[in-house]
Amino acid sequence: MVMADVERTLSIVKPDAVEKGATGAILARFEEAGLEILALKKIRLTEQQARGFYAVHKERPFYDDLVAFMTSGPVVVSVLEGPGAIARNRELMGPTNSEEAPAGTIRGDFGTDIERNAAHGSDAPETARIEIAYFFDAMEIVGVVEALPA
Ligand code: FUP
Repeated sequence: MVMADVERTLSIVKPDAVEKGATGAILARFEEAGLEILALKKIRLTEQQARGFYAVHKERPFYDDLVAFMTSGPVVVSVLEGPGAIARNRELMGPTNSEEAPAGTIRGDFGTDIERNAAHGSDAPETARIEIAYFFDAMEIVGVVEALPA
């Protein structure tokens, strides 16, 4: 069997899930699935930070509502690492729309609808790299500095 490459991905526990006290339950699912938490912080996004993060959606009709939601309360951002971490995290989250997400998925269990959907996870290696760097300096991520040549 070919093992999946070890990857890093960015996770956000969104304001709805933080507000309902589900942060710990969501982080436990990552660890139970074999994803290691390399970095973790709770922050309140500014409007500019939320607009920048979702800039790819800036022409979409839901953009302003999404920015308002993402700045409505604190979020918990983390860097997760493990084999196939990007796809694994997206499996754990379930489909974007919480109304269509099965029970047992993060969005199914803790989200409400397509906007209030409890969690974000990077969708590809290049977006993961950009999103991790959006929130974390290299020195805040376990393993980055250790991997540098002596
Ligand atoms: P995902 O990769 O599953 O996070 O989904 P998308 O990149 O398609 O969408 C990013 C975020 O935009 C979603 F998490 C929620 C929000 N969104 C809406 O609010 N309304 C929509 O119709 C589609 C997406």
